[in-house]
Amino acid sequence: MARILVTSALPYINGIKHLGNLAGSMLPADVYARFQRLRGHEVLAICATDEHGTPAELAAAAAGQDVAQYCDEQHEVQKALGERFNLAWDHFGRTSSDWNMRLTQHFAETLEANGLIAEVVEKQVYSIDDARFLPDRYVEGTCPNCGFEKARGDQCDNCGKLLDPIDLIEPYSAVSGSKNLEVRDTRHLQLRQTEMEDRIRAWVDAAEGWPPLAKSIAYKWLDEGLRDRTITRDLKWGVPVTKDGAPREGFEDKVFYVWFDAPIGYISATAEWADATGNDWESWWRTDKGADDVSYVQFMGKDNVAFHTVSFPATILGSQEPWKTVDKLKAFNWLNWYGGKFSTSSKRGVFMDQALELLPADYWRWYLTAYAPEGGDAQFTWEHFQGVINTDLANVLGNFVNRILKFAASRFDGVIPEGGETGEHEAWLAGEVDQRLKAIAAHYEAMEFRKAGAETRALWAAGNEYLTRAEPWSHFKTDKDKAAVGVRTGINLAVLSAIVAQPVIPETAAKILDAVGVPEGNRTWPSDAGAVLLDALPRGLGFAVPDVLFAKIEDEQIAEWSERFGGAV
Ligand code: B3M
Ligand code: ZN
Repeated sequence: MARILVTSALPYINGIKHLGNLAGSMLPADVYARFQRLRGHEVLAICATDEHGTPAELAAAAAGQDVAQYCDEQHEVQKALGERFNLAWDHFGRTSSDWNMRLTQHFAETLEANGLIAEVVEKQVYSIDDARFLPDRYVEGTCPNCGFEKARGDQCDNCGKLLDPIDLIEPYSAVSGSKNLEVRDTRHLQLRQTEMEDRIRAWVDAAEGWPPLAKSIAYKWLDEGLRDRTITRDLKWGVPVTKDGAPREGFEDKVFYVWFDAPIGYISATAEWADATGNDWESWWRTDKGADDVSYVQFMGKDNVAFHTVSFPATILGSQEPWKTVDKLKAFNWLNWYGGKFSTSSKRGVFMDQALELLPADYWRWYLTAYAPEGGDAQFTWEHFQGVINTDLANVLGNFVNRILKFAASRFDGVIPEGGETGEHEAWLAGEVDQRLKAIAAHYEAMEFRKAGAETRALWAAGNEYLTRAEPWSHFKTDKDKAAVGVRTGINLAVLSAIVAQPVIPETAAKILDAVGVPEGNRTWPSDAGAVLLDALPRGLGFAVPDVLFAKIEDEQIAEWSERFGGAV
């Protein structure tokens, strides 16, 4: 039994996440964690809300709330939605926790003691009317390059040119619109990543469990040359800056940059979990306390990779303390919405709460896992979604399970029948199942979710194919034993299909397994597929027929949803 730590990128606190966010980190992390639990491993699945930074402050202001109260509420909203999507976290923490404050300050002080932090003076735009410094992207004005009037201080959205806020013509504050701005000196802490370039490169070179997308992004950053990175900001909301455990002089109105404290949140959320459950967190995170036998797997969208392969490792390696670092890192491309992007700010696409108003979690979980944005960006369209659900779930899995259980219920009195000898159809099926099961497990191990999905679907399809070959209905009148073999094998196969479907569609799988009366302890990944197939269920066992497992999505629904959420760009 292995110990596996699974984390997913921490969702920002500002607003409910869309399906693209779900598909690129939280959902695959959950599918993987569930798979490894089924295999009998000890899994710890950790997530949290990422609560600091300007976006949190601004979202709270827009909601007319105090930022701490806004975060309290939004954390509960995101937690409840995650649970309704059956994201089986061991802990869903918060980066605004005491633990995260203490650990963030600990890392910064340790880095400083190791000579890796410098105090620097920078120039930044200050808004006199807002009485605050403005982050680059909250200064807007006219682009010096193309004349676009709403260019942001970091980049012009019209011509794409990277900008410095002081380049803007007629700059104004995006917070209040005020033009009463000036450039002031401000003191900050800088993490000297340039000093650590070789160490980080060696660590990336040694990483074995990263798919190509993750490695290539890490090398792109390293090859461009690391830059020293400012890790504090002029903001009120965040982790306060300390020195020797006390507020740091000159930094009273500053906090750590959100990307400095957020990944530390993985560790602090584990500590929160340990406090809440009486467990030990250090055995998961400190290699001197037993974490050297932990396999640590991270899930994230591709825009987060550099932070996890370069910036966060700089914090960890720079501390020179025995922290666990990531072993396997899975990165996803974008799930797009009709060729454009899902967007939280412009409310484009379907969001987690809305998705659950339309259909149960399993429909989304299947679609977003089996057609994950893996190899390249993927596209959500209502028509594609409808086709997938109606084919994979309704026609292939739902139809197979209902067909066999209904027939068995009416012809064999709702019990697993005795009698009969297995023959060529069962031999064919056993070979098929054995091969598929091995393939599914191998794809999950490699975190290849589309391939795992395709093999899972093929296993379900083999169920229908088997029934077509064995034809228990046509043998029923002439050779009841032959029909009994077909029914028994078919029901065992339905059970097997449900067992391997548990990581992706846990609710439906449970419905099937409950109906057939499979005890909890017998729902783990089978080591001998053939044995399960032919004789897992005791003969004479009574079973029930579950309600329709999946309703087909009708054209009228697609028309209605396209209207409501917008279809074509
Ligand atoms: N909140 C960005 C994102 O959700 C960020 C991830 C933090 S992981 C430590 O895309
Ligand atoms: Zn421009």
